[in-house]
Amino acid sequence: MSKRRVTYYYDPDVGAFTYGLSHPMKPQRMRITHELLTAYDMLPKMHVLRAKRATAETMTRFHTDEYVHFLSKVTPENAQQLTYQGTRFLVGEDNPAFDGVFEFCSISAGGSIAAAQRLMNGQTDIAINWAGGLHHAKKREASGFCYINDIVLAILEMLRTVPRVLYIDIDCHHGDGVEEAFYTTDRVMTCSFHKFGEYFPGTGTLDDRGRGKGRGYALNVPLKDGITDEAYKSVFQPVIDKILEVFQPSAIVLQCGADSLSGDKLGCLNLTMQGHASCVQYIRTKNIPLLLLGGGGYTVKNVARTWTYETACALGIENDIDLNLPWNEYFEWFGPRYRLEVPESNMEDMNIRDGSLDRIRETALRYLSELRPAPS
Ligand code: TV7
Ligand code: CA
Ligand code: ZN
Repeated sequence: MSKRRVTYYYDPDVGAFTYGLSHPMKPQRMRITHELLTAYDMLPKMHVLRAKRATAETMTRFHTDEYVHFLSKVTPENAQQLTYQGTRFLVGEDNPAFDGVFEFCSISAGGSIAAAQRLMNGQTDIAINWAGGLHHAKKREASGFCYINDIVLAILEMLRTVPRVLYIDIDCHHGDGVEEAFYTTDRVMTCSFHKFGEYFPGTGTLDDRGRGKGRGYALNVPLKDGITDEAYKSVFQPVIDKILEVFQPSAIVLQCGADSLSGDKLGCLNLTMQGHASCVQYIRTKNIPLLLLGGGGYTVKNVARTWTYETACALGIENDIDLNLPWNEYFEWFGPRYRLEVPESNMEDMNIRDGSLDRIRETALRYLSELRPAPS
């Protein structure tokens, strides 16, 4: 396992924000991940940086002035007033106007943009921002726990330097905000694996493939409940290989949403920690500048386990670490086994029994083979 230069972005303030007690999104998971990374002594093995906060002006490289201005002003107290004066920017309980929401967004986006810059400068091989990956945010509105689309901002930053960026999304939900932002360009290929069918946000069928110049440069892999490591890998690896062949990206952004893990509070797939991380390991072997981002993940202890393990994968030290968890501030959360693992459950894999996964793999590979090879 060859070594890579890894840069890890972390802002110690990020864990203090809260969407609300009953809300499933818990920014604290980044702090717990950081604790585990500390306990495993991984911090000295990488560059640990705190990024500059993204400014409102930077956010308007993608979002509208009106929406960013609204986000910078909104508080739990004035949300109703601000909302009913004008357009609705925040919808329902999914996207509450919590205390410090703008600061939280500026940390998340600041990390992803700084990571993109550092990769493009050639100062690092892999950059990590577990506070990023908020893939549902739209140009003029919040959606699905996401307010500012740090991923789109990071990719726009990369496109200043390189011709083509590949975006891969293994969150259980469809990466709709990123897909929509780049739907009509051939400079960004987006590829999302997600549960489809009576599930948020409801988009992302095989037939959504991009438009105009971007036709063929969006790829969706819709899944049913209960997919296991082996079945996931059997579609992930051939699809990624074909994309690399026909698209030849200069950089890759991998959204590592951890709600695709077995036992997630909102997810319905059956990946183990190893299965999830094998996506990171596989992409890493391709030796292309890589940005690793967070995303969903609602069973907090499993999110922390998996992002810790994936940081080890980035460093190439995953075979050297003790799967018995070292003592740490959150140790009691990890009982009763106190292990760095997320096991699979006995749920049925609905993708296998009717052969739907085989059809989806074949169709996806056919769509990719119809693309003209990228201009060099
Ligand atoms: C990237 N599912 C984000 C995934 C976003 C999923 C949804 C909830 C939810 C919200 C809560 C809450 C919840 C137990 C779960 C149609 C609705 C149904 C709100 C109650 N408990 C990511 C977004 C998804 C908010 N939204 O990809 C406050 O579940 O399905 C919906 C929309 C309308 C709104 N209601 C849910 O992983 C980061 N929301 C408890 C409190
Ligand atoms: Ca996805
Ligand atoms: Zn998700």
